[in-house]
Amino acid sequence: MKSGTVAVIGKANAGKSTLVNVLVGEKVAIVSPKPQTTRDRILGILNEEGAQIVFADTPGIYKSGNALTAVMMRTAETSAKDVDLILFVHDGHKGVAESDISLMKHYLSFGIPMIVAYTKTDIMPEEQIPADAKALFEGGIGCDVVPVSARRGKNLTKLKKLIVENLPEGEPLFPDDVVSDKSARFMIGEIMREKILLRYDKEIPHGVAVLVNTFKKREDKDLYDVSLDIVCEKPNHKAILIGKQGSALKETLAFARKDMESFLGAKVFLTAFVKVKDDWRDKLNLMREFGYGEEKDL
Ligand SMILES: Nc1nc2c(ncn2[C@@H]2O[C@H](COP(=O)(O)OP(=O)(O)OP(=O)(O)O)[C@@H](O)[C@H]2O)c(=O)[nH]1
Ligand SMILES: [Mg+2]
Repeated sequence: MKSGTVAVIGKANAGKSTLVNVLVGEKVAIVSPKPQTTRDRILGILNEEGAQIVFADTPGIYKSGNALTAVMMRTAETSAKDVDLILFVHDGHKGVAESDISLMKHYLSFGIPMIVAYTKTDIMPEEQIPADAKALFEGGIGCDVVPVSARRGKNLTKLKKLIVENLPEGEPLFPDDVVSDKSARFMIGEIMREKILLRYDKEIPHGVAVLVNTFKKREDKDLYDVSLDIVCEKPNHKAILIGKQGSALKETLAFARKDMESFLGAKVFLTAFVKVKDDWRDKLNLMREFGYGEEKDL
């Protein structure tokens, strides 16, 4: 039996979480068109005939000055250590820049086997693929480069096969009915954050943390009571999140509730309060309270 861990690394917005979800076959990480969607390391587990692959989805590499980003970057960096394989996800439709090559070289220098998943091939001209593969090779990236489309499910069987080939022989790390290391409670908070990322612009979603205060199934009923705090950074952000007579918040909650219900397979009674904690992304104690970073990071 092959069994091992695979760190999924790459620039922000490259398509890491989308790829992990489609490989695992279930949504274990939220996805949005905005960079810095993933904030934690999330394990997604794929059981195949004769193999178990434990993917560690990570926050994308991104340059920004706040303390939350610094913690997220540390999470990405430490997640790429002590693994059996690094799956470097590259957004193919953006071409290949010097910065991509130097980032890949940085991870190659860890001395761990690496595969580049060159993704989003569905939104780019086909002829660019061999040209970029050549540019990567000539830039010193000698590992396998696999063009895929997570959205269209293209070339994923080949990618999985190559991943399994790189894993050691060993016993499974997780029982075969487990798909993630995160709880349903965590996913409920993440689903709320995903809808906020999709619904609001600019700094607002990036400055939001979601705290799940209540997550409880009612006895003898397929109904969960969920109560959340949506924490933002500024009073004017709170006003935008809530909208005129609460209309924006109401819509966002309805949108989130639908997804929570399909995730849980049960009805959800959802309440949420919007709170302001000034510039929490630069305050280590608040970041810890909101669940970001490890004790040793903070
Ligand atoms: N067309 C196309 N879009 C994709 C594909 N994979 C991901 N996307 C889109 O790219 C955007 C970013 O996807 P994510 O999976 O959130 O990217 P990420 O690398 O996890 O981003 P961070 O967590 O912010 O680092 C989303 O809008 C996805 O729908 C793909 O194969 N094809
Ligand atoms: Mg992500």
